Amino acid sequence: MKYRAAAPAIDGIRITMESALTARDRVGVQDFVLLENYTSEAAFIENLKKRFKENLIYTYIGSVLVSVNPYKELEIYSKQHMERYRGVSFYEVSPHIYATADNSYRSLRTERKDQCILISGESGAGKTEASKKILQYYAVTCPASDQVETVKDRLLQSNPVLESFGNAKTLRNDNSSRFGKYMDVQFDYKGAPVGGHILNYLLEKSRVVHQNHGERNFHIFYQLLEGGEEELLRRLGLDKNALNYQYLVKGQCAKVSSINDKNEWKVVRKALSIINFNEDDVEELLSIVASVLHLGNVQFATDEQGTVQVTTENQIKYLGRLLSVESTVLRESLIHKKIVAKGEELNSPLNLEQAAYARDALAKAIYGRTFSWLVSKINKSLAYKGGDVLNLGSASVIGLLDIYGFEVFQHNSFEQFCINYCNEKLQQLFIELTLKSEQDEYESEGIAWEPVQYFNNKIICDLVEEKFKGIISILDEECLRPGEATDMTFLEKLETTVKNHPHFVTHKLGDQKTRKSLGRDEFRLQHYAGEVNYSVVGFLDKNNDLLFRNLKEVMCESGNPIIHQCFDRSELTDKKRPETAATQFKNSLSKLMEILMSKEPSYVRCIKPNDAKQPARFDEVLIRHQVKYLGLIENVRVRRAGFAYRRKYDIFLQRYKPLCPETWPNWNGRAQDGVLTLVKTLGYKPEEYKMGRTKIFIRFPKTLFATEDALEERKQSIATFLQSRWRGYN
Ligand code: AOV
Ligand code: MG
Repeated sequence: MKYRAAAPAIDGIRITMESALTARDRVGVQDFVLLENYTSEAAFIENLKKRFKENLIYTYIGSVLVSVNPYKELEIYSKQHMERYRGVSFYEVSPHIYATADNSYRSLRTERKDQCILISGESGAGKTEASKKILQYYAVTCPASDQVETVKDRLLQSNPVLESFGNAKTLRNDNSSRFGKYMDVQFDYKGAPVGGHILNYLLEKSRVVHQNHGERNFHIFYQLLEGGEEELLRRLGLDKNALNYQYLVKGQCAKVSSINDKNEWKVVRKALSIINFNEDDVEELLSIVASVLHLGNVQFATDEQGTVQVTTENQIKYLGRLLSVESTVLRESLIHKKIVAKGEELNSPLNLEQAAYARDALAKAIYGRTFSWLVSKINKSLAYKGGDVLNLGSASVIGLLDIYGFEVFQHNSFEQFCINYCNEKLQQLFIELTLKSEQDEYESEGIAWEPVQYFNNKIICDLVEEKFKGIISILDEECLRPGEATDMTFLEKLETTVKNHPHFVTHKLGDQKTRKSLGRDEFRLQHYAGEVNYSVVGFLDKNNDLLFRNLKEVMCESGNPIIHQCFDRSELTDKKRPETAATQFKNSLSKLMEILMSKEPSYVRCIKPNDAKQPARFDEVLIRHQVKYLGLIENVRVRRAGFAYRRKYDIFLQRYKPLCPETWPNWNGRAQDGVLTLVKTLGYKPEEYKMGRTKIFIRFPKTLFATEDALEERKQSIATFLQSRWRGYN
């Protein structure tokens, strides 16, 4: 590790003071903390803009990285670039996602504390790209052995597979993540990546059966049709034309200029084999993908007796084959509902609408469960296979969080509600861990401090998740009243329960202006990132997430090994009511927050420069809005008023004690007194540091760098001394 005391370099170029000034005029400062007018939003935006124009998309706020999506390929991700960031301190080179990655890695190695990197920002801001860059950085720069090479490959190759099945084109982003992802990268004692584990969060299943105008289904469907070999498609009973599939035509945009499905298909096929899928696995997986398309084409009509029948026998035949189930049983299950009354089983016929509903529910269930299966299969291939070398549980993990970003559409439903709630939680964590904890620490350490005001979004999190009176609770309550409750009774209940909440309004509760902009079936949440109108239509169904029993039974009998694993017979006998979708999501998020809280966080705050997905467009209104809601100005203020570095007295003393004759080799008093003696010897000026109750606080990075330099020199002189002694013996 090397630290060097120097005037902060401006984007990698070490320059003299005069040219530094002109360069700064042109490219701005690389850390917002260095802005002269650091409380001004205009100065913040101006700095961001200057840098964006020069293709400098990264800027720091202390250790937080702000990143603006360039919407074009930049030549800053080569191996040479990666090398430049290895083991180098933040201030020496220009801001980069690699510096963030490297910093976490070094903390993991030197401080032995688990790390996590939290990437946030709205849909299309560049989160997924950032997480991939971090992973690539570790794959290239971390030490490796033969076995580790395969792990690195698998870590990287898990991405195209998960994106193929879990990402889709939306109006906001052509490669939008439709699931949340948290990935642990595990390192051994040598610092080599040796394994990984992925947790996935709530996939947007409804996309399987419906897409809004201008959007697509998940990438895999188009990739398979475009890229799949003729023989394969023949086996799956598919033809190449996406327009022939009901589940692919809803958004009316099967082809997208920015997406090359054919190439992606090759990438995915190769990735599948690297993550340990053999030919059978692939065939079984693709059979499921194909069966979803066939299901979408299953149609119904009423016969002369008024009974609903399946009219597309061909589809049923393929489904039987691909899912390895009895076609006749499947056909009957699609048009009947099994009711158990007084110990007797009755098969009651479905009407047209119910049959279509059952079909779509089956497609969603199959796809959603297969996605989870995919994640667990990937986890098996990523699992560390060594044994004693790695003591998992001790400090050895860097977690990467890449979720779906905040999103607002013309029409927002249950899915947006969940996605935006997830973003509220992440913002809350940011507040807890940076703004709040920083200030709390000054207080508990007795350091004089001018508090910084910020908006705490806890009030919105509570509105959604509070027991008994939160929106999810009320939704669950309605789901417990089948036959009586409807989406509209849910809305009414919301109106009576949370009517006075400052972040909640409906058509009925609003003033005239609100009523104009809000449908009768909508409620509006004032999120930290802006207001969103949610239509309640479909909320109950999606939250219940029911699959009729007879369809479950058919799937349990499937001869397709993946489906068989996805549908367990125990589900049929289990009397307990399964958790609703929203409650499951809420609980999984709460577990995620615990995981993240137990690690040392780093932040990447992504900003979307325009809504047109275009390079070189800096939409100031849009950006100002994001800077505001991300709390970036407050972040600068807290940081600026604060101290760059803090350490417990004993740790600080242990590291730097060679620099003072009185503390070297041992200090026999209180660590705090030792540190005081030490910094006096080092010549720290009073404004450079403060002594807290348990820690020393150092205001400027340069003070610390100078101390690090002195330590390095001292070590070298000791080494030289020892060498000369050693030579003397020979
Ligand atoms: P997201 O993950 O934040 O949105 P992505 O990471 O998918 O957004 O970025 C969207 C698109 O922006 C990518 O497909 C790239 O075309 C482009 N892009 C992003 N970052 C970079 C970069 N560093 N260099 C070049 N192009 C970039 V969402 O998943 O929708 O919330 O749910
Ligand atoms: Mg994404």
